[in-house]
Amino acid sequence: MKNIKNQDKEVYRATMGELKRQQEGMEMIASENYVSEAVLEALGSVFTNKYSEGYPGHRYYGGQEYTDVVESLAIARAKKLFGAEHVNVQPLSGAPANMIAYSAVLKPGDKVLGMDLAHGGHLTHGHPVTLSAKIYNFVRYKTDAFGKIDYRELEKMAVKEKPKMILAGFSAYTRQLDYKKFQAIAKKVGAITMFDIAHIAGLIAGKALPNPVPYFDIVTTTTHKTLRGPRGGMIMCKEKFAKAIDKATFPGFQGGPHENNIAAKAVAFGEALKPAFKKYAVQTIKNAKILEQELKKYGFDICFGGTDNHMVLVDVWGSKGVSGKEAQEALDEIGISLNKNMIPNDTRNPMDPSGIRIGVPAITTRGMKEKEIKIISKWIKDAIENKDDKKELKKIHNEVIKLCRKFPLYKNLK
Ligand code: DSN
Repeated sequence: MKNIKNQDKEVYRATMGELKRQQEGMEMIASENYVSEAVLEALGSVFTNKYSEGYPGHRYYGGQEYTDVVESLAIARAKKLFGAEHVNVQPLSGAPANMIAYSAVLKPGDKVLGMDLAHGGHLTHGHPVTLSAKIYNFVRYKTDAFGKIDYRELEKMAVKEKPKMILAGFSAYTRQLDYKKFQAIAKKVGAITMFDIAHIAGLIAGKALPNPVPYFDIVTTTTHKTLRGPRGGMIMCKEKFAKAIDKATFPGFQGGPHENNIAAKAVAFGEALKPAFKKYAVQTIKNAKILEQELKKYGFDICFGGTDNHMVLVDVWGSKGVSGKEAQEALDEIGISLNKNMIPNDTRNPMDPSGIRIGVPAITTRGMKEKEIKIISKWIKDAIENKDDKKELKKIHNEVIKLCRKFPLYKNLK
């Protein structure tokens, strides 16, 4: 950081503050992770200077011999990771990737079945506050009383609504989807299938979860989260949708792709192809399972009955009489970052809901395993149960810092 340090003290101080926060804090926001220093280098590389509208071999500006190399590498590596027929690595992030995918195959007013936000879905899957809901007609399915997707209900809904698209995917749902059932229901009603795998992409790439790509027409994802790449998006699809997806990306929705980001995607996908990433993906799920079991032991209600992926959704209001916001704030005080979250059939409001979402991708990247997860689970319980006891919170915070220092992060960054 020596150039920033010499030139811009304010940005330097903020950057170093964030570095220290990440090094000495426990990151448990389910959608966050730590990229490698190689990915950071690619992000800060000279590719940031380059405009490259179009696709490798077919660009609108000159000077593309190296942008074509990195973009082709990112595409080839993504195809290998997910067995995709076609890949577009240009979407700037997950929300644009979803809007691009909708616009590629839907017309304004078309009907889409998507998962309800409070039942684990995502804003861009048709929540009324989003642009997607203003353009398309979203009908949203929910989980049942056992916290599972009821495929018979989904089928009934699909037969009744006759949607143009059935959308799978989530940002807080913790159970494994039955890909074949989605495919069969969509086939019955002639709908296009789309799956937003943003949260679990790394677990799929690491072969710790089954690969949905063969079963869905379109699969969107972010490249950060469990996939541990730079912030960005990606769309995979069957060959028959390839042209529509590419046209909808550029020029339909975006201008020049961010090639520094695409270079970083290539680096991250290269890392995900290595055997160590498989171990990471498996360990991530193991860690989440231990977290689930420990929290259950401490009397927390775990939504959806448990977890099959990298996160747990906890009903802190129902089990401890502490709201999601209060729990998030207490945990912030001990250096554990996570987020308050709505739970299925929540009676509270989104700014102070009943739940918290806890994820383990980032702490697993640091190398934490069962032993540490057990310690962290106890800290989470102690902080929530003693949320007003500043002295106790301070004591736990010191322990959190000590543990984080045992699993150092970004040792070479200064
Ligand atoms: N913001 C991401 C998450 O936390 O799940 C998804 O958009």
